[in-house]
Amino acid sequence: MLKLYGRPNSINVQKALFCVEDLGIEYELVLAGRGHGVSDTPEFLAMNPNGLVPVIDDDGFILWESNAIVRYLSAKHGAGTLWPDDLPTRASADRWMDWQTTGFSPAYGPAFYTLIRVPEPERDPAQVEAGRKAGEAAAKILDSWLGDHRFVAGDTFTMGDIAIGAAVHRWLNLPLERKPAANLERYYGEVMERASAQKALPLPVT
Ligand SMILES: N[C@@H](CCC(=O)N[C@@H](CS)C(=O)NCC(=O)O)C(=O)O
Repeated sequence: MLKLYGRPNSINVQKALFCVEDLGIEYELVLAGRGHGVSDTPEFLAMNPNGLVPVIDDDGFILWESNAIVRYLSAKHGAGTLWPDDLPTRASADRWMDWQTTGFSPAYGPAFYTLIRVPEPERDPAQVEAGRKAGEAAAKILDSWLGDHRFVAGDTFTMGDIAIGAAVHRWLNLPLERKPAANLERYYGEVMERASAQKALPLPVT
């Protein structure tokens, strides 16, 4: 059975969880990472020398990097659904996955980290504001795209929505004032209708 190592409040682990739940794959979650330990053991470091989660063990095939995991599982189990058959559609899903990890999440990252992980008396409001501002700019790009696209790669839910859905979940649930973004809200509502999203993307964000 597929083993997934990670902690469920990590966005990168949430992407892998969202993916396995959506694909209906049988899996075992092995709690690992901050608060759970495991990721600093020699056995874990032999799987992922970065000491980071998520990691999967698929019958002896070890893979780390959340988006690589989502792509691998989608290609293996989700041909025609999470893994679109049409090459441009697949490339578009891929593009949004990369944007999530290099653009959107790092943009609001300082606000997320400060508001969720730093004790209130130690919070630097400048970090919150920097994350809010950059997050708004990135969210505006996505909101505009979603005005013309039901899901990020087109009419159907794909692996692109696994990564973007997890990131939107965080952004829209940060205790922050955000500008209204009707397309993003509509999209988030559709993503969260999925049982897999409800399981992988809990509230509050922690
Ligand atoms: N690029 C990697 C980043 C992995 C990463 O930074 N994981 C964080 C959790 S989001 C981690 O393992 N932090 C240390 C820990 O939880 O012990 C990926 O997408 O999988």
